[in-house]
Parts: sequence; C-alpha cells; structure tokens
Amino acid sequence: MIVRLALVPALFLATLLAISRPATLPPTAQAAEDDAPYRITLTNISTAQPLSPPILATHSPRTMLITPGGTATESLRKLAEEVQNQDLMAEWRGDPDVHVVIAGDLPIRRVGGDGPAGSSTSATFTIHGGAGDFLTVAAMLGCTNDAFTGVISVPLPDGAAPVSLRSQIWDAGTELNTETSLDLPDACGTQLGAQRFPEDGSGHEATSEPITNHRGLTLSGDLTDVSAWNGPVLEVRIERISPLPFVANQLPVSIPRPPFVTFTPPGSGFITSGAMSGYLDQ
Ligand SMILES: [Ca+2]
Ligand SMILES: [Ca+2]
Repeated sequence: MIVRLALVPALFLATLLAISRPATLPPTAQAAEDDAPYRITLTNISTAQPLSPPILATHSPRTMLITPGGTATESLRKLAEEVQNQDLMAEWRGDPDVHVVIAGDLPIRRVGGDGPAGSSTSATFTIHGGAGDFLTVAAMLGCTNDAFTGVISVPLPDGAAPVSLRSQIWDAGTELNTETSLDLPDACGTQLGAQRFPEDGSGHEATSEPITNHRGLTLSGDLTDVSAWNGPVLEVRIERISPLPFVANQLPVSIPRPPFVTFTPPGSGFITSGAMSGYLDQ
C-alpha cells in the first residue's frame, strides 16, 4: 500500500548543515583492558551521490543493528530518507549490546562535489571497541528516496593490519523510489548533489517493504545518469590504532556469524585489502 503524505518542510539542508557535537557513549559491556581505539575512515568514492552525516557503532555479535531482509525501524527510515541520524543514535544507545555510538555532523561530499565548510569526500572517526566487537556504519545516499550504504556487523580487526571494504547499497524499503525532486532531500539539489533542484521539500510515498539491496536508479524521475551509480559509493577503512593486540576474551572462532553474510548479492561489498578474508565471504 502506498500512502501519499504531506510534504515535509524543508528542514533537511538545515539538518545537513547543523553543527552538533559528535556524541559517544563509554563502553558499557567491556572491561577496560579489552577496549581499543579504532580509526574509521569513510571515503566517498562516487561522483554521483553525496552521503549524509554518518552514524557508526561498535557492538557485540549478539545484536544486529540493521537487518537486510527485515524491516527498517522508524529511526533508520529517518536516516535513509531524511539524512537525520540523531534518532538512530538514540535507538542504538538503547541496545545493551551496543558499546559506542558516534553520529557525524557533516555530510561526506561526492567526488568533485560541494558541501558545507569542514566537509570533504573523506571523514575520519575514532571509535572504541572491545575484543570480538563488530562495527556497523550507515549513511544515506543523499540524492535518493531511501537508499543508504555502510557496513553491517563487520568484525573489528584484532591485529594491526587495516581493513578496507567497499560497501553495499540498500533500499530501506520505506519510501517509493520516485526519484523526483519533490521526494528528495532539498540539500541534494541545493548544494550537495550532481544536479540542481528547487527547495521543494522532501516528500514521502510510504512503502512497507524489507531492506533489500538497492537496484539502482531507474531514471524515471528527475534524476539523471549523473546521479546514478554502478558500484559501491563508500569505502570504509578500519584501522586498529592501539599498539598492543588483544590478549584476553577473544571470541572463539566458532562463534556463529550474523545472517548478513548470507545476504550477499553479487557485485557489492567486497574486501579490497587487509587480512579479514577468513571472516567475510562477500
Ligand atoms: Ca525505496
Ligand atoms: Ca526536494
């Protein structure tokens, strides 16, 4: 069923430009000696799509913050449709298996694209994680109806070798892919995207579908091929910056992997470097 909702006021550029301090939570479920800092570098590798201020979380394997094949929460809908990451931060903080959440405050520019002062095509975050922790990252593709990218439940490396992944792109399943300016965040057309559109709000034709891998643009609306992608748009580099390896509380290698590894369509989400091929079969 599709429900046409009233246009939402044009708050999204303000959301993109709003300056709020990145917020973190101290680890709650890990002993201090198991805690290590990681440097997470998010790089937009696309000329087509700006990315919204991202959200990152470290968490235990007991929780899965985004479930492909499942339904997006209202907070994830707001990220994927409206570039708003604060509700998702609150939601994830409420999960006792989440250790640290960081919500970015600036968009990540597309290659060759504009953005607010301080933004660039790359953003680096330091986040703490414990032995056996996983990483989840999400950011909206800013010139889409409800597409987002990131990584879901990727094991943090416990060695010094950095790991880089190019992320999959999902359709949140909450909005019809009209590809019209009326339904795209205004920030896309006013500053960040590859095309110029008027400030006409960010409409929403609701759908109730599962999170699936995005099929790409259909070019049936206002978006043209300069906003289209034909591969990953985000590279995620994970680097453990603590000098010593974990020595305690390593998870057994037999720990069940989360279901995301079985939800792997061809051609997206693959390791480009690092030493984690034993963990991921994407
Ligand atoms: Ca959709
Ligand atoms: Ca719009």
